[in-house]
Amino acid sequence: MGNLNEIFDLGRKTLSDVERRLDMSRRDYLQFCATLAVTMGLPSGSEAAVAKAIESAKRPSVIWLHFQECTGCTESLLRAEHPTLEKLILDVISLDYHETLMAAAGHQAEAARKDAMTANKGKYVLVVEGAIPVKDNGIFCKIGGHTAVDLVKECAADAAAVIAIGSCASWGGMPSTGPNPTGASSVAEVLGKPVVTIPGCPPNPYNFLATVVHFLTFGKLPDVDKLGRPKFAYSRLIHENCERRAHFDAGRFAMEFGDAGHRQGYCLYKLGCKGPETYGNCSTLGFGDAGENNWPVGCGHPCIGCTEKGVGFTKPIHQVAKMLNVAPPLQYARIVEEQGKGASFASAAALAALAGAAAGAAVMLTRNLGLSHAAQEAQAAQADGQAKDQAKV
Ligand code: FSX
Ligand code: SF4
Ligand code: F3S
Repeated sequence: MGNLNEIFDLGRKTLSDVERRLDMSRRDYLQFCATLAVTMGLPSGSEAAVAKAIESAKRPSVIWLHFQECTGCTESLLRAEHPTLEKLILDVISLDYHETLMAAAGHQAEAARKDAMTANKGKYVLVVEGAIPVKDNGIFCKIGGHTAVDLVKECAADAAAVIAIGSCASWGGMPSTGPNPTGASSVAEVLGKPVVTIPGCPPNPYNFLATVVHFLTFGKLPDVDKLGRPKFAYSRLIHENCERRAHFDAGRFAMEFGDAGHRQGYCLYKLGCKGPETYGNCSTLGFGDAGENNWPVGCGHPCIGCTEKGVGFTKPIHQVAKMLNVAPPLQYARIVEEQGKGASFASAAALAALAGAAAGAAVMLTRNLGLSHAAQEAQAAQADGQAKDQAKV
């Protein structure tokens, strides 16, 4: 924990209020604030500012729209335990319109949306879950007689911030999979301007909570990459911090589901894991408070690249990933080592070859390590600049 004094300067009464309202012990509350601060990549001690903001900031009004999706984003948020969504609704944000969770229906629901927009004009946060069909004037998704296109434009006009939650809203996701018969599009495409995106199918609820709490703590949304993703969560390749990474580097791969390598937790690269070309923090932040290994690769399934436009729902699940930063080893070790035999001349020679290959791979590794999102963006910008210079000549 960082600056505890500052946190306790909030006053014991205030902390007791938080304890009561969130139904959490003081220790759990402070731990929750520290988790959010770490998720946002804030320096040690920032949990005090986070605690203060959650405690004292005015709850922002949130209008949450649902379009083409499976409601998994909301479901994943409901599985967040610290605090649960219901407590988050009551304490951190004021969820004034959410079709899945609100009791109102029909005209009452419509009225709730209009009232919240009028009362909080220019101040509310608009969260959009799901892609927006634009083909045939958007007739494939209508709510209360309005198309999704009209609704998102109307609600975004007076919003202080727009957050696209999930891959569907961020870049079309699953509904936009070819041949995309409904013209499923992202929020940014429909609004014609960039928005903050929290991709993932579903996204990790902590990334959404951290984005909202960043807004509360600093009065602005976090820094984002060129796809609108908060840099604190989407600046590293999943492969960079994967718990199976040592197996990748050693050339130990599962070759089939259920084989000896798979059962021993070997790398899933050969089964199509897209961790090497997917940016996200799945490998460092488990889902749903269900333990450290609670993420796709941790459960034995290759990452399908659901946070990455052009990878998830686009590339075949079992197609081998494009290596963005680090080359795979040149040779692969056997999945099961034979036992009880002395080293033969042939195996000693094979080992020597492997050592040579490993040295080569190590050179590649050293050359590429440390490259991540920022470096890749810089390279792209440099290439872009060079292309422009050449065009001028
Ligand atoms: Fe589902 Fe959300 Fe996937 Fe999409 O998450 S989990 S289809 S990203 O919009 O509800
Ligand atoms: Fe992990 Fe996949 Fe990378 Fe293997 S390829 S180390 S399973 S992210
Ligand atoms: Fe999605 Fe891959 Fe993370 S499938 S949830 S980006 S591990």
